[in-house]
Amino acid sequence: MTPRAASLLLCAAALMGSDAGVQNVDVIYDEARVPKYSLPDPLVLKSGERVRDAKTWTSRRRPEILEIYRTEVYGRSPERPAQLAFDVNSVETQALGGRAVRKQITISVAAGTDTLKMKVLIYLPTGAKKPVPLFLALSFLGNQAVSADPGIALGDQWVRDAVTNEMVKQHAPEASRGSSAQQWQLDQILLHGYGLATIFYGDIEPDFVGGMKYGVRPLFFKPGQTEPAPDDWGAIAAWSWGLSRAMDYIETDHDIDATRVAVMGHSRLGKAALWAGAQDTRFSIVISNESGEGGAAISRRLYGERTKNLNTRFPHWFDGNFGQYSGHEDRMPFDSHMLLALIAPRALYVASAEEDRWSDPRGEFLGAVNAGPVYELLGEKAITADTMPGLHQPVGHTVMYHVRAGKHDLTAYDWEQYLKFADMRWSRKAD
Ligand code: GTR
Repeated sequence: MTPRAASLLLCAAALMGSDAGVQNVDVIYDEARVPKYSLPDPLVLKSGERVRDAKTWTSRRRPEILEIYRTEVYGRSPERPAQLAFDVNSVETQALGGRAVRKQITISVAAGTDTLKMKVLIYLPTGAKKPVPLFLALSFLGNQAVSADPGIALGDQWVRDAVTNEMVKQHAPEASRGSSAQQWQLDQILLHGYGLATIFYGDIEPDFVGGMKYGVRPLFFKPGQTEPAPDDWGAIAAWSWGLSRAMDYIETDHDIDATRVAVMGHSRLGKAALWAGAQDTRFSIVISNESGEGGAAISRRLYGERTKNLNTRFPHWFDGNFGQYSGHEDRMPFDSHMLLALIAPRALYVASAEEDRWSDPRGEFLGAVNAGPVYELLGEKAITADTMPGLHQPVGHTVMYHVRAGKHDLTAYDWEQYLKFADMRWSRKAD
């Protein structure tokens, strides 16, 4: 194997989302060893008053929780920038053998003399009634990995240079076309009458310590600033922000129904999808596929990955203030149920995989369950079961949850459930 091939393999392994390589003998995978904990009440204001109606939730408690997450966890993101441009690079009306319209768009963000470009790939089913509802997701491996379609422009990838040991940007090779097609189920999405929009997350910020300088965050530094302030956005918030900029484009595209857009993501990109859905109420459905610690899983459970693992291995993901919670989850004025509650009353799907213990399937389930009181206050049906459902038994209504057999991945089974959920939610809206 050439050194370059070896380094590519290493990068791929880093995306697999496991505890491989974590030097921590103390990982808890035994329920009996999970310490007791109590969760902060999402329906009690900082002042101690109880939230008893939807108005108090929307006007007072929701902003409080958003502020907690902006200060303590993901960091504060800038608003939509004034200098935002959308260029439609190509439209192919007969893509995928005539089954889809393929659009490729560049979103450019400018600040001073710097410009950042995100390449959006969109497929819409041909012959579908317009405007089309759509799934929006970031991808780990680039637009060309989504489908073997030779018309997709080859994007960039970041690999470690075997000689200098630095991460370098390269054009993705031809051989990477369709390399993650299994994780996208594009044909099924199109068959359901939905579109798919994706962006390579590395276009927004490449995912490694030190990657910040190649991404969007420095464009928003104050004059003279070189490092983020403790509550400035981390990489996850930057990826979420990219999803909102894609939504800005979607609102201008008359072929897409901007009122029916599901933001979804797997793993670290599931964390990004949750934060995008929490902040940006334009997303009508939010889907977390195995987002784990720092996403849908209850941090206080200390099962599988912990805050200290995140802060040690991925210090660039969160804001500076989040570091104080390493080993001190009990001091968090928040937990994942409050993040999930920010999405209420909109539709939310949280999913786990049985063998993905690192992400803590039960912790993800309990995150969704404990967001329930907020959904109920807003007149929506939450998950009523308090025991975890068996494998392949989705539960819930406006909030749904499933755990499937198998490893950390985004599979055909997961998509099948998300498509059914979208059918249910969106056809209800169209009635
Ligand atoms: C793991 C990380 C998880 C999860 C995963 C992924 O290494 O510990 O929090 O985000 O990566 O994104 O695949």
